[in-house]
Amino acid sequence: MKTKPYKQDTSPLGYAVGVTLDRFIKSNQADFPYATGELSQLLRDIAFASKIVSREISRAGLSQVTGAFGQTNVQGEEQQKMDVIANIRFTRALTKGGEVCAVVSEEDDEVIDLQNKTGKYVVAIDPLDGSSNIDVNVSIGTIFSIYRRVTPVGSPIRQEDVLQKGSEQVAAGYVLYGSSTMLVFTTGKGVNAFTYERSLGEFFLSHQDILAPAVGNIVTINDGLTPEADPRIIDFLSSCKLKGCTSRYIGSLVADFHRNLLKGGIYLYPATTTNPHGKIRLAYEANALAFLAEQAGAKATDGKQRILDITPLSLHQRTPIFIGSVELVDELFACLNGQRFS
Ligand code: AFP
Repeated sequence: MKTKPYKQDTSPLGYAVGVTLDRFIKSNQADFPYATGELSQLLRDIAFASKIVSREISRAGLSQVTGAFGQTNVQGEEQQKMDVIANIRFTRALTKGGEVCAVVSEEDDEVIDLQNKTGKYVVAIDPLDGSSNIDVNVSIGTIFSIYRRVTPVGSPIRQEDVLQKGSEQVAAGYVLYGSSTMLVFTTGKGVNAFTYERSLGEFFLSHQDILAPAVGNIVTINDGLTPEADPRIIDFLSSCKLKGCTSRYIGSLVADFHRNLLKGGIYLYPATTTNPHGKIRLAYEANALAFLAEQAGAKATDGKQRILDITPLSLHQRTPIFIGSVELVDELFACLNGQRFS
């Protein structure tokens, strides 16, 4: 039989649609820590749940899922209906996938034991970050961190499995439900972003090997906090203004972080007299973003040390956070400590 080698059609009729998340995972499998395929499956599970959450968010105003759920979470914050929906979706996807033994979620005061006897991974997740922004149609997100459990597979979950330093993360990422839905993640080999193509139901690689600008001019802080913050932070903010920085604050950490990652800037959520440990949660907000930041060439500190070096003492621990472009984070660190952050 006569054959001919396949040649990709490069005419306008055969335009390329891009690299799907699945194909990316498959062709980069060797780069994944413990390249056994389980972590890949876990990322696919997260991507799948995020598609459902994205669908719910996009029609939130029409489907009675806006507004408060009527309960407060362990943080004492009022849960939104979408917080509850997202928590259900992600936890269910992680349970059914079978790779995860335990989940730490912003929405649950205790660790959820998924009863997966062969699950090697622990996931810390904020199912819907910035959820107070849902009702006003502002960008929100999901943040996740993935760890290997440290105790033997199949044994009961222990504290050391869930209270690991951020430096132990094997993968982390976020989904931003914004003007488009985007999944951004790292497995410790750089940061890649995938944009959701709703009509095809697929995430496609849209931003490869993201590098954060080393120098940035965006300063992101809830200005209402500054009277309660360390005066040295106020000095830093004044010096930023003097050198022409601009100010941007959405109030959804994922969206604020994402903008600064691409455009260059610093996000600050300091300790205040009202919140002496800051507001951002270490396990399922700060650690993931710090891992992504470092993988993209940016930095993250609590003002004293690397976020990734903090030893967690409790599940829902909070931390001050200063994260973003190297130059600005170094400058802030020097204001606080009189020396450069290395
Ligand atoms: P949740 O919506 O998950 O509780 O998180 C909200 C958040 O931690 C983060 O998304 C925002 O950047 C920050 O709080 C906003 O806080 P302020 O309202 O104090 O600025």
